Amino acid sequence: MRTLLIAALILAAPLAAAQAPASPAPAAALPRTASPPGAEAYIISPRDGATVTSPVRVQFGLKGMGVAPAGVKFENTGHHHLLIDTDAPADAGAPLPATDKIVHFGKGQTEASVPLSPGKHTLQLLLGDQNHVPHNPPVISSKITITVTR
Ligand SMILES: [Cu+2]
Repeated sequence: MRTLLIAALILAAPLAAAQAPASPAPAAALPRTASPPGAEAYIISPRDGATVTSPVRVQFGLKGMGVAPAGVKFENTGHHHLLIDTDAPADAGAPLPATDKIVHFGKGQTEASVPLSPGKHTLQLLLGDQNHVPHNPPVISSKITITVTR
């Protein structure tokens, strides 16, 4: 275990040197995981402005990173969270809460069937690390608006 930790530290060192202050975070705080340059989350479908029926099949796109289940620490990975009719929480350094508007896909899912009431809804993807904390900088999609007819 100790060897693994040291190896992880060595691997993380160039990133940490580039973006983080030299002093380590306090032990009690959850450290934020760096995202690689160019990482991008996006909603493959539905398209922005689409008219759809419920349940809505939402496909999650991710570029420049991989998907890993929650609880698994692996460089440049995370799991998807679907923000439904809400913005990302202001405190980007805290684990995302699990609510009916912030849905975790901690098994590493890359699509979901989402029941939505008729009317307009917004959807947005936000990647979280193994502790459900958004990366630094956050890997977040643009927000789309869809209309559910029934
Ligand atoms: Cu999560």
